[in-house]
Amino acid sequence: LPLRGVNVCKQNGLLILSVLAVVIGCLLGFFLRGKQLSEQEVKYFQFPGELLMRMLKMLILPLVVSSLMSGLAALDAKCSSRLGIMTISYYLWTTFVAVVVGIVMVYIIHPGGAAQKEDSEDSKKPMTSSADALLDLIRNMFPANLVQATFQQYRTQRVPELIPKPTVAQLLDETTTRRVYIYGIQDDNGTDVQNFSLDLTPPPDVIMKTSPGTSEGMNVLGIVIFSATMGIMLGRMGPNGSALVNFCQSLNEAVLKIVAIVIWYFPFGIVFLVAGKILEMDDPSAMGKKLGFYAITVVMGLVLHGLFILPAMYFFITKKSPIVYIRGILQALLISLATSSSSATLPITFKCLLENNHIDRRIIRFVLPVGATINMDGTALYEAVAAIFIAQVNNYELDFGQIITISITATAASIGAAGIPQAGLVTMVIVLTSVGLPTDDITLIIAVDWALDRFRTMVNVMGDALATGIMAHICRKDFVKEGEQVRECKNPS
Ligand code: DAS
Repeated sequence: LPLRGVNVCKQNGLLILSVLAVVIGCLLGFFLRGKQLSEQEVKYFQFPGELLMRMLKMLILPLVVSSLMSGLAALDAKCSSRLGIMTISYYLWTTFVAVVVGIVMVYIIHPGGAAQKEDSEDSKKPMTSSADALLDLIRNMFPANLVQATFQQYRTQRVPELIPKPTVAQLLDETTTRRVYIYGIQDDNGTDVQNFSLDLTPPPDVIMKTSPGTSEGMNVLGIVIFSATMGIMLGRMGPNGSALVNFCQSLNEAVLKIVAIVIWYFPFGIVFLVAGKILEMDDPSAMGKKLGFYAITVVMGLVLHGLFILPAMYFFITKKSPIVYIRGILQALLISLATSSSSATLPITFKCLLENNHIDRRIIRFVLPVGATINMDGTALYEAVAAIFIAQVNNYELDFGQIITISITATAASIGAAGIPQAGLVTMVIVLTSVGLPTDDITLIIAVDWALDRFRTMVNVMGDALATGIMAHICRKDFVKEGEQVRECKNPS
């Protein structure tokens, strides 16, 4: 899926603008903090940043659905079903390992702030137990109405965290009354003088959402699974599926053009997002320190996974030196650092693997595009770290079920992310909403995202390239030498 419109100098122009935007946003934020703006003035000031957040949310579903369906459908999975199964299984495994690495790192370094004592009154304990969270995970992956779930995602206003989230058991138990307090008036010693409430006890057959965030996040996850499955099915349908494949490819092209426009709004939106966040913060310098530790956590996780775990897997499977192999793709890694787009780097990675590492082109032609579409170890690691970092900053104690939810949604979000600049920021919303974290807190990490995006893109490209070498080794007997009649593939191209 080569990316139209993103070339290196344009991309670096964007980089410089993004860095400038962050600096200007910080200066503006600190300058305005001294002006004691009213709440209304702060709200108006934050409006351009709010627009940027809405653009990100607007792009998630069309980007995820079209890139997955067009990417996977265009691959000739029939060519060697063994290669297809091995490739996708390996990709899912390394992505999940990357998420685990990220979670371990973020709990060791704890960038979001010192761990709160269990009994501290202001640490919010999740109301849902692990079992409920896991039940939610599965239930909400399959929205009753796919179209409605798709479009209702971002129309429903998020219920403010005024009331603790009831558990599934409580909601399903028809004897539990559900009363919404509209207002209450108390006297000085806190006794209710008057209050007005609505009794919303639903009939027992209505299963309410356990928590708006979970159902939104899980619905998108369900849509990711749906579109990936559809993509693979379309690939196998041949001519019968071509109309839908062409539609998805055109939709993907159109969405990427919108992204190419929105990306130029980023610097402008970032100024107001960063400044607006600084205006809201109680202690911005403490937040700055936490952000520094957050960036260190992400980079350390990426280095551990990208430079140690992935090469070690390559060595143990192929018994060949990963250093020689990585030297062959160095040019591709540098381009990915420059463009922060694994799709734009795809042609270079292809060329390096073919000419420097002498991999069979038929293997590259299958494994690499699949990787650029669904295999983003760096993004998966980053999304897991960012979600837990935001939970720590909000002093929100995640339980085991929610950690599992984050692992699964971070894996799915990375599969759904397109190989374009800051795509990981867009699909981050899936992970945050899946555990009910405030999506607006993405603004906390936007200040450093433009830099971290480059490093995670490098790890994404590294993962795809090493996987190609591993698949070439595993399936070397499935593909007879180039030029002879290929046993399995119907169309050797
Ligand atoms: N920049 C994306 C890529 O090209 C990764 C990301 O945004 O997370 O792989």
